[in-house]
Amino acid sequence: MSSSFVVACVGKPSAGKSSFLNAVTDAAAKVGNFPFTTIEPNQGIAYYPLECPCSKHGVSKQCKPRYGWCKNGRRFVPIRLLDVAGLVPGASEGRGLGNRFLDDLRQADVLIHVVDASGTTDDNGREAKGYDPVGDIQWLRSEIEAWVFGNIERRWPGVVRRHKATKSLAVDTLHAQLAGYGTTRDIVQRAMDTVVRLQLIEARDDISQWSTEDLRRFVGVFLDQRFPTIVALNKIDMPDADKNIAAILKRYRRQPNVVLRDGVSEENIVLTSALSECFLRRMVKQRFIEYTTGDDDFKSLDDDPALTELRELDDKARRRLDNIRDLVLFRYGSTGVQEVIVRAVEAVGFVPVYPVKSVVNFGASSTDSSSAAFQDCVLVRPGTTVREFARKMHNQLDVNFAGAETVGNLQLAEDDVIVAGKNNIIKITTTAQ
Ligand SMILES: Nc1nc2c(ncn2[C@@H]2O[C@H](COP(=O)(O)OP(=O)(O)O)[C@@H](O)[C@H]2O)c(=O)[nH]1
Ligand SMILES: [Mg+2]
Repeated sequence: MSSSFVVACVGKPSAGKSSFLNAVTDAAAKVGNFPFTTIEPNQGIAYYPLECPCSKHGVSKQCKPRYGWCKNGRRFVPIRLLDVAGLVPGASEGRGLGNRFLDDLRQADVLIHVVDASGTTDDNGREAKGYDPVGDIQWLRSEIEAWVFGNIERRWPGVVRRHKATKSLAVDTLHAQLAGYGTTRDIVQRAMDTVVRLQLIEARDDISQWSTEDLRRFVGVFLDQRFPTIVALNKIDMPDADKNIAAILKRYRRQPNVVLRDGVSEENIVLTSALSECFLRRMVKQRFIEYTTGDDDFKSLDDDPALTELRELDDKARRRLDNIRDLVLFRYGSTGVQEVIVRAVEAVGFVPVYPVKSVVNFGASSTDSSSAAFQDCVLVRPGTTVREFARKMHNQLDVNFAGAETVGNLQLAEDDVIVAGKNNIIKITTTAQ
């Protein structure tokens, strides 16, 4: 059983993807401290922080996550990150790593688009001056759109013919066409609902009447649902970044009742300095500073001579740390990298679910109350029901499903939707016990 949540980091060369991955993945984590069977070279594990139910239920001492960790009721749940390198303009026509890049995207639940906000790299990742990073956001979206739209447009006349012959529902026909992009029917349904709500297509769900432009519009709305995108506006420590940031935030200000521009909205833009975070982490590891990812400051011996476990800084490190403090932490409140992970999980609305053997001691055993509590936390898509969760956990739990209950021995119906804080601590009973 594992959380299959996948976040893909994309962006032009030199935007800072690898630095971002280094900044959020925990190299010091114990090998195997994640529920994924294989980790490819271009993957990393990041941790999504959430409030663990152990403190509310008074079992913090017994809380022993099998993967990730829990400290003072703050739990860190592993998620998988992909470094999708090699995207250059023209990828949808096969330039650069083209189709391989796009194939990687199929696995992703969310995209993190790392954008160089400093304007010092051009669209091919070469050094430049005064490059406008707004172009990067538009370009990435148009590559993905060209890829999906191109594929579906080619088949469209045949699709419409079959659709008419079989009298299928529009959503089912579209789902069949889009399933190859790792798409659930639910996502297609949401896209269709949006089309109808915002009156984007006159023929609505009568797809046999759709023009090419209608189809293109639908693909756009579909992509917004299928690939929620967090923009990490990176390199905020550099000189021209602030004016570029202001322009981008203005351009993507949220407008009610219109489709997203380039699939991006202001609330999904996070300012980051991946390089600063990498440096701060290194300083922590070498015991020069005290700092926790997400914090708005660090402490060195200079700040507090009582921190005798820390080592004395040299001038070079001191200058660099001063810079990070002035240009990043004081100005923007953090290096931003942790916030990107949080927004990525929240963009899909993932629900944490805690499968337990006992809803009294929350342990892995119903009889031994000294056993570890809340060992597992699985992130599931919004709308997941109790029975779907059982199936996701283990085939046998589904086959032998006899019932489920939550805290207070409340019985759950199998089609109850799982909601955080309400019924997401679940004991499943089977007939074969
Ligand atoms: N100033 C600054 N430089 C950065 C930042 N993030 C990455 N870089 C630098 O940008 C260059 C490209 O970074 P890299 O992570 O290799 O980019 P990738 O090609 O997208 O994987 C490297 O020289 C990094 O040190 C940042 O936040 N600030
Ligand atoms: Mg790289």
